[in-house]
Amino acid sequence: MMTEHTGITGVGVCIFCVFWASVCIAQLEEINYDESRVPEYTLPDPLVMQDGRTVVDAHMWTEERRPEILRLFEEQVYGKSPGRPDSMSFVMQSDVSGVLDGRAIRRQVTVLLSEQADGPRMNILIYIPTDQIRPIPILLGMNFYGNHTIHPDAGILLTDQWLRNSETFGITDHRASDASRGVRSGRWPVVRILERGYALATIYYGDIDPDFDDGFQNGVHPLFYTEGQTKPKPDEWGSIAAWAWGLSRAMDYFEMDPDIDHSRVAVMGHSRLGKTALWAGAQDERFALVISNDSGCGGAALSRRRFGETVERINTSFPHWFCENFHRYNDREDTLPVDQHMLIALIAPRPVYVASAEDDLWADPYGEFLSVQHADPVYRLLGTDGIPVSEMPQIEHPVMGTMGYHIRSGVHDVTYYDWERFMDFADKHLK
Ligand code: GTR
Repeated sequence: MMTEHTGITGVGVCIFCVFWASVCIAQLEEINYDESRVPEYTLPDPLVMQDGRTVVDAHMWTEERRPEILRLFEEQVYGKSPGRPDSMSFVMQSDVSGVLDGRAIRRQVTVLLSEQADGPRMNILIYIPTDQIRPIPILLGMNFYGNHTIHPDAGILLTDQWLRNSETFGITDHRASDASRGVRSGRWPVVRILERGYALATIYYGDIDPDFDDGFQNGVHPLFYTEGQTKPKPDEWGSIAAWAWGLSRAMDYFEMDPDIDHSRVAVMGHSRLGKTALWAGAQDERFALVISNDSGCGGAALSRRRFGETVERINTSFPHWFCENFHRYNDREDTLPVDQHMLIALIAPRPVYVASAEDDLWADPYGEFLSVQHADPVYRLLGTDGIPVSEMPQIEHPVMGTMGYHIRSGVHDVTYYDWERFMDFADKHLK
């Protein structure tokens, strides 16, 4: 929860915080990590229309059921997003070859999202290996603390947007500084990615919408308000949808860059940004491949299982992530017209990879696998091999068909192991 309150005032205990603490503790007690206590549930069938008709072929999926599911996710879960702004433009901030010991071109592009130069904008940091044939396939992923945190490279521009303070990462006053250059390099094996023949692009997600609940006053939302509107309507975009929209704007740029093969863009994300990558890939069919890492509730995990983080819990901790309508399903997951396997199905027949971590029970690894498995009939209807296993794979036994999955040992994180598997999967489909 984003609060600067300590809970203790000069003279005693803050009543407000005691109230919230008791609410949070009550909620924490409800969190289930016991498989035998997962409630019985029935998933909506991705291949049965809301009016009861069965989807009989690929044509009916593409023309009728896919648009129906997409609309349900828009209206009930993430909220509807606008399209590409007419006045959007790209500014090449720097384009330098021979960086990273001569291995790469470092390109930094500012995307101005409105006609105002000081209006909302995002910086895309791109590394392109110099020793590979171009146009080259690219991996695109958002980052949590600024582009400058993914590598110590001193040429990476600092964001001027709000950042979450972090003692570990040297971030104070919510501002970026040289102190946090490279602090997240453990999650971004830049040189290895280049060696394996991919370009890499990243964007700080807070450039699109700072990740705290301010009633949608900052970030990109106000750009699209109609006369007198002060916040998104109940079926309009929350922050996850805004971040996903930002990924599509990066895709708009890739379409213009002759060194990047825009038909071979893999979109990847971890945790809340894994939810974001899935929603971006579900809506925008220009993404050729989609990777979700530990995305959990509202990402790859089935909501109806109520294992680990629940719909109510996520909507309480992060009221701005989903659309207002999604809050109706707090503690009422069974009334959702969709579940997250249908989000995966929206990506079909394009390759999708879901990764879990053994100790990341909050994100429900088994629920993440089940989503893949329950989307498989759609992948097969569309003529692919779907996920070529019938049971959850063992730890560190990745499975790769058109759908892929692995669970590794360890905690909620993105590791070298994860990246290696993502690139194995990308090699299979994009090379
Ligand atoms: C947690 C949240 C998860 C996940 C995670 C993250 O606090 O409950 O759904 O998104 O944050 O993004 O790191």
